[in-house]
Amino acid sequence: MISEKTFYAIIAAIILVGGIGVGVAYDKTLSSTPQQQLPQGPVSLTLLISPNNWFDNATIHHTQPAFFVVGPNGQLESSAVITLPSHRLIKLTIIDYDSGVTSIIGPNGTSNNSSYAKVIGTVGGVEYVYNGTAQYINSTLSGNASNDISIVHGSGWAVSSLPWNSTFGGWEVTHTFTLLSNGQIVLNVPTFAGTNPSGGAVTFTEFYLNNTGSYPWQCYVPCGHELDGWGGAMATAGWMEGVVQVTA
Ligand SMILES: [Cu+2]
Repeated sequence: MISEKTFYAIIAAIILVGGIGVGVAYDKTLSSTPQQQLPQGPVSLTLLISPNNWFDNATIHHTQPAFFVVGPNGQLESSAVITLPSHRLIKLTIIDYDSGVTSIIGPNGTSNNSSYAKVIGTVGGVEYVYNGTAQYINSTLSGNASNDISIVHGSGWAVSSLPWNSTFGGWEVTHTFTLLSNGQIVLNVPTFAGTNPSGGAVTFTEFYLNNTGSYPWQCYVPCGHELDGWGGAMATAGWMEGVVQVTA
């Protein structure tokens, strides 16, 4: 006959094993979410910067630059809220029709902070710039009028930062796509101003977002109107700032 002591010991063991069982099952549930996402491939995000959009409010009437999201059928969509998945390779292409160097870069209207001319948070710490200038002859698109232009990623101008141009007295950066987390830069992708008088450059880079949540994005070239360049577009969602929602 089982003694009372042994009986309670067996009960305790059952509860303990049961408890561990629940724990294991719970762990499996938790870990199955990223496992399910592993077979999923990279996602693409294409942004377009258009330099002269009519900005009209009570105090500012001006043409200003804006970021747009290029939708799946080529349509332009608002960049106010950009939704991206976590734990997936994100292939970002920025088509920038704007041009011109900037002597001011950084978090206020008088700063000259080289951090924002650097490529931060991308795969390999680089971006690839495609721009049809003689200065950067290797960073061109290939193609002609009778066949499709193909961009060979990796054969562009791979850079980890954009340079200061002493002739023009400014950083060769027209805008930045910068993602912040608790005020820290987690991603900084500067777009190339170059020396092409007609402007325009295509920037390609890859990155991962490892945390879910809502993160502000902002351009750090004061390209807006008033407030030392920090008014208008720079302070308006869907123009030079917005939010990136990172989903599970
Ligand atoms: Cu800007």
